[in-house]
Amino acid sequence: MEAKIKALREQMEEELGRIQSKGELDEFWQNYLSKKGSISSLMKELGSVPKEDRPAMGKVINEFKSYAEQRYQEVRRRMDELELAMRDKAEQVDITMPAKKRPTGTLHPITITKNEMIDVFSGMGFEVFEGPEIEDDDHNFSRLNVAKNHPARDMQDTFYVSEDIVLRTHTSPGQIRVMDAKKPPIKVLVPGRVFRSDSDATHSPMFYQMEGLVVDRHITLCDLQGMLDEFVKKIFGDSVKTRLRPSYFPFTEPSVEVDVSCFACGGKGCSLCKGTGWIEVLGGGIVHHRVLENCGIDPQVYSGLAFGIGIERIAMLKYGINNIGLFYENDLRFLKQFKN
Ligand code: 2U9
Repeated sequence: MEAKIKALREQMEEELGRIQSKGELDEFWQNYLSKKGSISSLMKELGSVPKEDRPAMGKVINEFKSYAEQRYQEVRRRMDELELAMRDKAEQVDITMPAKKRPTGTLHPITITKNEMIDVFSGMGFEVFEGPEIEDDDHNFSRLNVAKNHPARDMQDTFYVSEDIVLRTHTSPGQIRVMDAKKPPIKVLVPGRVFRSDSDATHSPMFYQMEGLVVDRHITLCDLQGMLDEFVKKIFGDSVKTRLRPSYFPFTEPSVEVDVSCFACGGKGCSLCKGTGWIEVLGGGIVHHRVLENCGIDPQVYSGLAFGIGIERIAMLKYGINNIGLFYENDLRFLKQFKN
C-alpha cells in the first residue's frame, strides 16, 4: 500500500508539473480528489489492510490527501496568475500608437448657404418658421392673390397631389400660416424645399427657397431695400451694390427684382454678369393689400414687405457652380470641397 501511495504521489507531481490550463487542472481534480478519484479509491482499499495497520495507513492516506489538496490550490493560484497575465497582455493598449482616423462628413453646400443666410437675417431680428411641403390650393395660391386662372397654377408648373392638394411651389403658404397664427408685428424667415415642374442647368424640380415677411405699422419699400442691401453685403462682400428693378408678382405690389453689382468684374461686365455688370439675385415687394386682408390684417393700419430668395442660386453664385444638378448627385468629389 505504501509503495502504491508513493507511486501515485510521483505520478501526481509529474502531472501537476505538466498542467497548462484550468481545464487540465479540473481534470486533475476529477482524477485524484473527487469521490471517484484515486485518493478515494485508496480509502476504499483500506478495508483490505490488516486491522492493526489501518489507523497508521489511514493517517498516511489522509496526509497524502491534504498534501494533494494543497498542491491543487498552489497550481490553481499559478493558473489564475497565468490567466491574468495573458489577459493583461491581450488587452494592452499602446498609447503611443497613432489614433485611427475616422472620416467625418461635412455640411452640404446648400445647408452651409442656408445657415449663413439665416445667420444674417437672425441678426436683423427675424424668427425662423417652417411650413408643410404638401399644401392646399388655398394656402399655396388663393390667399396669396394667385387667381384660379393664373398661369402659375398651370399643370406644367405645379405638381398636383389631388385636385385641391399640391406640392408647394414656394414657401409663401408658410407666411400665410404665420399670419393666421399671430398678429403683427411679424418678422419671419421661412426656409424650405419647394417643387416646380422645371428642369435645366439652373432649374431643378425640387429646390430650396428662403422667404421673408415683415408686417408692422409703416413698413415701406425703403425697409425692404435696407434689409436686402445688408443681406447681399454680408453674403457677397461689402463692396457690392444693389439695384431694384420693377417687376410683377401677384402677392406683392409694387414688386421688385434685386440685382447686385457683379462681384467677379466689379461692374465692368464679364461672362458671369453677361456683360451687364449686374446679377439678379432675388425678388420682393410690398405685400399686396388683398393678401393682408385674406389673413385678417387691416391694410389701413399695417403694411408688409416680403422677399424670396433661391438658396441654390445664392450657393451657385457664391461658389461659382454652373450646374444645379451637382447639388443633388451626392458625388463625394463635389461635396468634399465644401468645408464649414
Ligand atoms: C406672402 C406675401 C408675399 C414672396 C416673394 C418673391 C418675390 C420672389 C423668387 C425668388 C427666387 C422665387 O426661388 S425663386 O425663383 N421669389 O421673387 N417672393 S416676393 O412674397 C410673399 C410671400 C408671402 C404672405
